[in-house]
Amino acid sequence: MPPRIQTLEQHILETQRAHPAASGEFSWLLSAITLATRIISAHVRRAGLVDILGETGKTNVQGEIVQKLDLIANETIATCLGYRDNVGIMVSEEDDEPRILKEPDERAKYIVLFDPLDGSSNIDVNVSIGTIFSILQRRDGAGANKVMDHILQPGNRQIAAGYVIYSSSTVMAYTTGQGVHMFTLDPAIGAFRLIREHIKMPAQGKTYSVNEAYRPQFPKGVQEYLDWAKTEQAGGYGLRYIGSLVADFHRTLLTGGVFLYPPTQKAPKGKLRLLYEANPLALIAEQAGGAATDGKQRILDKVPTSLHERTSLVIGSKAEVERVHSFWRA
Ligand code: P6P
Repeated sequence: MPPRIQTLEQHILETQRAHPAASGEFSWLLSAITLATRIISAHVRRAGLVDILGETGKTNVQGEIVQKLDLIANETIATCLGYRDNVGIMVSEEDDEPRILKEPDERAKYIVLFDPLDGSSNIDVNVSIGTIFSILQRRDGAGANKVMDHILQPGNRQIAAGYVIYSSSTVMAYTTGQGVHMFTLDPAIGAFRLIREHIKMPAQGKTYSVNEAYRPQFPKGVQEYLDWAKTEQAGGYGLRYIGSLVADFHRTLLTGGVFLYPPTQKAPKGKLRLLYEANPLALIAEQAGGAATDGKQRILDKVPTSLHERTSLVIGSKAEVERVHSFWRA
């Protein structure tokens, strides 16, 4: 009997069958994202062979230098989502303003927020990079500033979230609130195949992931946590830091530990973006039994006030996040 192949599309449909309230529309929407990430993966795999490496000479709303693959990824996702008539608004890290495909209504009810290619500064040195996405539904009774009312919803209102890591293989993890499921892109058939269901993050893990070059700028409690982690009493913590959020989170999801990006003088509110980085990864972390905060409050409870709002992030095994808090809040 050949091994059962369960593609992502099949998994979404089966998941939705278990939840009759879910409409087939959602799988239609998610298939646009999986198509886009398969195209991006193909480009990433060819980076260096064709002229897609390097910088465009432009900077984005974040003030970051835009890499050519950033633009390719951004336009690929926007194009694929544009063919879905149930998407009203798109928000991208690369776009100054939201893209209004259709005024959100009963049909165009989804808002899709994404970082098309996170970690893009690593592209030219062949380090893992990733796409992160978050899906909201339009907010009934949106106020005067309808577009922003639909967008600026707390992360606990997400109906789905996921990421794709372009690494030794291309792997997607997603959740619709019924657990975290993981798929590997099989190049032979061009489809994401189920590799793990209902992933649970290890309850603790002796790995911390932080850019320690900024240690002097961190809050005192965070510095004390980092000092403690190096003591014999702590029991042998290791430091792993790839500098690509999706890669550092993917490792944390699978092997436990904690990733932290505290406030620094350069980024007093933290560097990472709330809407399309911290929120989706926080939903995945919590669905896998982990935790995600900004050092003080749960990421998913934060009410956004602007499109490209930044936040501090402490995310990983619940016990490890709580341990960071015990020093930070002391
Ligand atoms: P730093 C990549 O530029 C990114 O946005 C995340 O992917 C990553 O976690 C972080 O910045 C790395 O920041 O300041 O350590 O280089």
